[in-house]
Amino acid sequence: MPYTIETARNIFPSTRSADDIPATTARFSQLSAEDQLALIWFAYLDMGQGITVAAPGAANMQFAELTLNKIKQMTPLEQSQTMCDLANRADTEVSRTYATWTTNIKLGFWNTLGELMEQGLVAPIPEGYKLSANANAILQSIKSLEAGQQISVLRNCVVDMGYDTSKMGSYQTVSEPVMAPKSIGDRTQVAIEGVSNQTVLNYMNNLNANDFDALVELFAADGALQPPFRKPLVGKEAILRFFREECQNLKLIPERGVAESPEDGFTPVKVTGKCQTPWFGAAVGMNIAWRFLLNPEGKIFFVAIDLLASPKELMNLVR
Ligand code: 45D
Repeated sequence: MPYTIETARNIFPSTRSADDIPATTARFSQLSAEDQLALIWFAYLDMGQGITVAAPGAANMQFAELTLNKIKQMTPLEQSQTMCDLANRADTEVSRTYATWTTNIKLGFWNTLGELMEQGLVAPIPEGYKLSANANAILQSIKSLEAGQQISVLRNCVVDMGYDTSKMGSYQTVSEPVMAPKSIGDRTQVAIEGVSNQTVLNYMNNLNANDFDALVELFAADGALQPPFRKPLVGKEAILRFFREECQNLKLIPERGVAESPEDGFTPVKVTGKCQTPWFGAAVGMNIAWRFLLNPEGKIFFVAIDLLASPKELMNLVR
């Protein structure tokens, strides 16, 4: 076979992704828990001025409710400690529960805590809290990012909190129920300048319709999907699970692309465009590239989703 997953990862190597995001996340993780919480608080407040933050209803809050109620009943000191424990990845009951949640539930949990902090029902970041010089530098770099990159950094910070699941033995992931796919009449069809490949169009349309069963059938049995800044998920089972847990109600808005001539039957296709999350809707469009490699049967052998370094990259369709 001409390609392996490893070599497929290198198609369209001139694609520039937003490396500032993993770099900023790594710097953030070195800070003290207090600094981490305060920094996110300031970043979140700053962001709220430009964009509508966190659409209500983006997460199904019933799964975090028990934990939130527990926190509401704590003393302010215990509340602050609980939040520090989450940032420190300490071994506590709340940190263990948190670790079992999917990203969307984690985001919903913090979003609610943020509201409770604003309302004075949960201990706020102390007035006049002074960030360390390091934390302040990181906050400034986050502020200088474009909105789509800012929310990606925040998302990473939230994902990394809680106890380490690799130390937890067996546990059950807590995820929101999967909604029924959109009915045929409610579906939209994308158009991509320069790309008419039906597999690629179906990928976009099925993801926009939350039709994950149809979506996963577009993949080869040994196919892989590589989310931004992550390793590839290999095989239909892992990919379907990811779609169900992490991809409800995304909006993909591909704009343009290029299909190269097949090599040994494998066709590389690159598409660029926007992606919106249910949390911020149209207020934040992330600049995305999809790098597909289709096998001789027209199935997806590999697709990488990259968060692009800058809007300029939307026009970069060269090899
Ligand atoms: O610690 O084609 C406080 C795939 C202070 C699928 C706070 C995709 C204390 C295939 C403020 C309270 C998924 C790969 C914290 C495409 C504190 C595919 C709270 C791509 C934490 C295109 C902070 C999809 C809060 C993409 C509430 C790229 C922060 C999706 C909230 C990207 C942050 C989605 C939120 C992103 C961030 C969503 C809601 C980046 C949401 C980010």
